[in-house]
Amino acid sequence: MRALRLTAWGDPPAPVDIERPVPLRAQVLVRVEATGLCHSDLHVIDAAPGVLPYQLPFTLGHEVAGRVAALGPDANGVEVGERVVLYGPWGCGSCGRCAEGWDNYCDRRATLPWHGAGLGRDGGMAEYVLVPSARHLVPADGLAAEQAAPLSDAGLTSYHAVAGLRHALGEGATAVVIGIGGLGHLAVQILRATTACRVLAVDVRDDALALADRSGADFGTLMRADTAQVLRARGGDVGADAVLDFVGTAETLDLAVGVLRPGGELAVVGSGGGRLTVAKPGVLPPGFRLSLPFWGPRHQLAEVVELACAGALHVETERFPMSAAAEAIDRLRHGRVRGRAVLVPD
Ligand code: FEH
Ligand code: ZN
Ligand code: ZN
Repeated sequence: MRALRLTAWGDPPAPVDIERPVPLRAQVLVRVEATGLCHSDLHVIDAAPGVLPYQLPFTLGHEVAGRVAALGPDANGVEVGERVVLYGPWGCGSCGRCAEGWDNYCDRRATLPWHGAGLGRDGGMAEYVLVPSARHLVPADGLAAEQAAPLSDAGLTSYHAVAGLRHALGEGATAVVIGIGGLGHLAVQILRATTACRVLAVDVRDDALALADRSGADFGTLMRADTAQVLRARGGDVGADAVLDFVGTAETLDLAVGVLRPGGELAVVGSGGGRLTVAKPGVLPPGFRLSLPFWGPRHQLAEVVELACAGALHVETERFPMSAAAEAIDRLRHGRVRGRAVLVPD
């Protein structure tokens, strides 16, 4: 089968013909129908030797949807032909966190030579992907594969970030979403669908603000020197009850703490390399709480799929044949993808 594999650190991923896997024990073989492309794929592709604990070669792709193609003799809980979404974080499978379906916070994460499908283990940028167990699959019948795949990472990560600060977002509250890309536009929709708060969007691109508007934001503004003042004027002068930063650069973190209400919540999701200096006394809003949410637990992926099946989520996608992965990667790298890029096997 064709697979897009990382074969040497610093080299671009290459299309390679490899054996189609055969499921053993509790494993499940999934025929891939769509795989999202994520900024983390760029971090993996660009990683210098020794930065990541992954063993080469492996197939990329951690945001995957497809249909069950074959079951190992001990596999149960899914049927051949069923459409499924992969729960992409694969932990040790036996620690306290993994036993509860929180592989994203596996207690042994620091010791594992992988983080999941396409992240040190063979992922979904291929015709088939082998999954260790049916517990890493969430049924998604009723969703198109191109809509289902991004839910497994962009959707779950955004949902998990919102879930951590939803308590602060009652009637009259204000949430600011910085970065309206593959994750941010879903965060706007998830806030709309699961909270009563006002949603303000910030981005550097007009077309991203248009996407925010289509996603249900109450207001959108470009990133400028006076953005904090503009947001305060729109969000009720006390400041934002929550800020979700899907960019994570020094500029966006400065904006976040500049608009946060005392006692507000800041979730930093983007890996833009920005830093916050936490000091007392200091300039940060008193009482604010910081979270660094990572991906999400399995049960929340099922909740995201349920929201999408109920019509509350629409993923803006740009579709590429798997054979055009290099173009998709280049477009993502240069900020020229609207919403989420999704690769579809040729
Ligand atoms: C995956 C692996 C490592 C870092 C970040 C990620 C995210 O893309 C998962 O949402
Ligand atoms: Zn990702
Ligand atoms: Zn574990």
